[in-house]
Amino acid sequence: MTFYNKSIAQVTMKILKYILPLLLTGYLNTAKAANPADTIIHSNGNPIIRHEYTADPAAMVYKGKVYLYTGHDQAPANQNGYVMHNWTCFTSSDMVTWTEHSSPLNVKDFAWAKADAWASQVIERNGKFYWYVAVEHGTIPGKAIGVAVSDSPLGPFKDARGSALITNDMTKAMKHPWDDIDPSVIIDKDGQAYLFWGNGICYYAKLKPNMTELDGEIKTITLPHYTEAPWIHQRNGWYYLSYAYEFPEKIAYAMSRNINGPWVYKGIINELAGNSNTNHQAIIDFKGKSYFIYHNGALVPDAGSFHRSVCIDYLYYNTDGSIKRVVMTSEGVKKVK
Ligand code: FUB
Repeated sequence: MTFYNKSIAQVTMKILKYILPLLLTGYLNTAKAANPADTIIHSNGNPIIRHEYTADPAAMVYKGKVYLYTGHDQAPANQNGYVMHNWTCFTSSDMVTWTEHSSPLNVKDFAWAKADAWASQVIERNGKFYWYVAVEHGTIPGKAIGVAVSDSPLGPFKDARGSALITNDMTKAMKHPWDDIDPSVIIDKDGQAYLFWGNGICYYAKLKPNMTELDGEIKTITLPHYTEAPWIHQRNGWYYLSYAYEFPEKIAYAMSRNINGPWVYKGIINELAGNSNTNHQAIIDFKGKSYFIYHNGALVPDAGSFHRSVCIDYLYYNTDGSIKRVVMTSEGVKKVK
C-alpha cells in the first residue's frame, strides 16, 4: 500500500470509529422542536445526549422544569486535551425528553477571558439568572471565575461584571494556576449566597446580594482526597458538599448542619465513571425523586476523558440523611409522570 493510500485508509478508519457512531446515535434520538433553534432529544438511557459531547453538568429546577447546563467537549477525535468553547442548555419536564436550546453562552462573551469553557453553574435570584463559569483569563495567568446574568434561564446571558469575579492571584493555597475552577453556588435559607470552587483545595466565600461581588474573605475547607468539582446542596436541614475524590475521580461527600462547617466526611457516592478520568456531579431533587447527574466517556468506543457525555441516575438518601452509593446504569432514569 502506498503512503497516500495508507493515509486515506487511516482517515476512513477514524471516521468509522469516532464520527459515524456519534452521527448515527445523535440522529436517532433527536428531532426538530417548535422553535427552529431548539432540538428535541428523546434520551434512551445513558448517556442522555448522543449527537454531541457534553460535560460538567450543573442542573437547576425552576418552575416545574429541570435546566441542565453543560460544557461541550469539542476536541478532534484523536486529541487528548480539553477543547471547550461554549456551554449549552437543555430543559426537561420529565427527565427523559430534553430540549436543547441554542448555545446560550460562549467564552467570547467574557472579553477578559481567552479560552476554556470549563465547569459552570446557574442559579436564580429575584428573577435574574446568574451563570458562574470557569475560564482561562486573558491577562492574569491561570484560570478564573466569571459570572454572566440574564432575565431568562435560557438567556441571552451577558457578562455581569466586565471582569473576573475570582482570579488566580486572589487565591494562594495552591501553587498551580488552575486552582480557581468549578464554581458551585447556593443561596442559604437566610438569603446569604455562597460560592464554592477549587482544584486541589476547596475554596468558599460569601457573595453580596447582587451575586456579582464577594462579601468578605476567601476561606478553605479540608476534605479527604479532594480534587475538584465541589457541588453544594441543602436538604432537610443538612448541607451536603460533594466533590471529585482522587484522580481518576470518584465522587465523595461530606455533611454539615452549618454551611460554615464543621464538615464530616461521609464516604464515596459514585465510583469511577466509565472511560473518563473525571466524573463531575450535580445533585437535584425533582418531582419527588433525587437525581445524580454526571459525565462519563462512554458514548462511542474510545470516547474517553476528553469526549465526555452527561448521564443521569437515581440518588437515594438513608433515613439519617446520608447518601447511598449511586448505581450507574445504561438504562438511566424513567420518565417522570
Ligand atoms: O471540563 C474541564 C474540567 O474537567 C472541569 O473543570 C473539571 O471538573 C473536570 O470535569
